Amino acid sequence: MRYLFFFFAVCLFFSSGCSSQSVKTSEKGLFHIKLSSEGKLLKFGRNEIFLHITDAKGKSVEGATVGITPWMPEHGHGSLWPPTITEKGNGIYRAVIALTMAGHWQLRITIQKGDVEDSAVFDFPNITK
Ligand SMILES: [Cu+2]
Repeated sequence: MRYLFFFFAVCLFFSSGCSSQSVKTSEKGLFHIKLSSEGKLLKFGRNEIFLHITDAKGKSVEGATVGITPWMPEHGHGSLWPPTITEKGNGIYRAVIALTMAGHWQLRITIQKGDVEDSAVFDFPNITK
């Protein structure tokens, strides 16, 4: 596990040609979300990212309603381009988002499945052009 972490740290450091990912548990602990992209996560401009959503038991969550909102907390605005999100199966959801400024961005994610709902915020303090 330590080696895996080291690998990703090196990946992020050199950024090009490596995939990168970030993992988080939702606020109420109902879901685990793994964000990944083929390049740097995230960058200025268009980003294609994948969310792998699992429940507290590690089972892939299918058929959820997933919302994703890019947000700049210091500026109080989102992105000019509405994100698109499509379910790919096996708990994988593909999202295309555009970050229209350099700076501090958050990805605010909501997941609704049946009668439960939970949310998570991924923080990206320094998006550069
Ligand atoms: Cu802004």
